[in-house]
Amino acid sequence: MDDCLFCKIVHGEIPSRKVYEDDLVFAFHDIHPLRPMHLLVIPKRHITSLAEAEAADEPALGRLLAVSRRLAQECGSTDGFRVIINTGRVGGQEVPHLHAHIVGGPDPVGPML
Ligand code: DGP
Repeated sequence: MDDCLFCKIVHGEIPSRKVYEDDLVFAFHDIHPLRPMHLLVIPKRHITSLAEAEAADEPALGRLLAVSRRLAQECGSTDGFRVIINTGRVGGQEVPHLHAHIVGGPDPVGPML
């Protein structure tokens, strides 16, 4: 999609700190990390939100979860992490391209609510 921030990141038109890419998904550091590890994993194809995902997107959604688990563990969150998919305005989604937040790492202030 032409006017989508995360599509522009996938295509290298906006810089990002990329950590992983394959044929279906792209992963990079969140610009405003909530924890020592805060990655975003997104489908390369523009899907506005999880609510808009179609049956044909299931391979990308499965890959997104598998890559999220692998990156979290490779980045040191071996004893737990969060995968958060804000969905729609009411769900707190600000960027309208489906993305999973992978959040983990040492937590000095207690669990994130
Ligand atoms: P959400 O509220 O779930 O839509 O989260 C959007 C996240 O995207 C938020 O944590 C900040 C991040 N973000 C927004 N713009 C950029 C950007 O230009 N680059 C990167 N790396 N992250 C961004």
